[in-house]
Amino acid sequence: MSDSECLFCRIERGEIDAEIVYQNDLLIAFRDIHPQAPTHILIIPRKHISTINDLQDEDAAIVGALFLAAKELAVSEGLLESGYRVAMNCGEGAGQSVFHIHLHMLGGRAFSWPPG
Ligand code: IU
Repeated sequence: MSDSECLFCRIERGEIDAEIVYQNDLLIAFRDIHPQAPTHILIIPRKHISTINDLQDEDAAIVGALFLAAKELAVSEGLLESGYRVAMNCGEGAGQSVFHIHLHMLGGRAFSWPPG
């Protein structure tokens, strides 16, 4: 379930400080240390899953919970009307640098498409 070396597992276990803004049985959400927008929150499952490619059928509830948490955070961050972006990078080629899946939740500024 938990990887002793994984940075995000260590945050989940409370071994490394993070500004946690939301949590439940399946996930925690904390502010990104290098925010790319006024709101930049990472939503991570408590279970260690390295990439989207490692998801199993049994993880469907976890994936759903990540998006439901994003919706709750949109309310608490005041982003329902202005809009927000959620994104998950998969693999180094797509910009993934921490190999414990995390949904980026960004808001508070204008966004362009496509992303860089
Ligand atoms: P990525 O999709 O794997 O590239 O996103 C990793 C994010 O984790 C990135 O936005 C980092 O700023 C963020 N992060 C963090 O919040 N705390 C840390 O200790 C480290 C990375 I290392």
